[in-house]
Amino acid sequence: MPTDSDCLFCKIVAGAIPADTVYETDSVLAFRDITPRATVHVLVIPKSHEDTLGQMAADHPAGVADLFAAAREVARLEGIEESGYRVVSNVGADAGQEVFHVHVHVLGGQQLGPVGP
Ligand code: DGP
Repeated sequence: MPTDSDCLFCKIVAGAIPADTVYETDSVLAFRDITPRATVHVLVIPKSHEDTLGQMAADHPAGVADLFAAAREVARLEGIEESGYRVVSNVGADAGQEVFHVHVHVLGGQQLGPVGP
């Protein structure tokens, strides 16, 4: 499985940095965001290192499908599948991507504002 020794989320996958895990499969890990922006704020990441969702979609589209299936499972486990939730991925600098290991944010548990700048 490709990993990057300098990557924060690879260190979380390896267990070198602790995280509050809410769901895990062979290929995906989901854990609570350290700076939650909603009542429920969980990050879903591939265990294998890839920089951005855009690149992953080109190189490994089945892995992207796994991320979205895991996001739905996180919503179910967190009890927000019926009330609604948002799945967001920041791709690149203008979007504010801080960690260059693919992740989707699962946000919910409250009414969310409109998507925008
Ligand atoms: P983004 O801006 O899309 O790259 O979001 C990165 C998210 O990662 C941001 O919401 C904060 C979160 N984050 C950063 N460092 C850590 C950490 O060490 N642990 C956890 N659980 N989340 C982190």
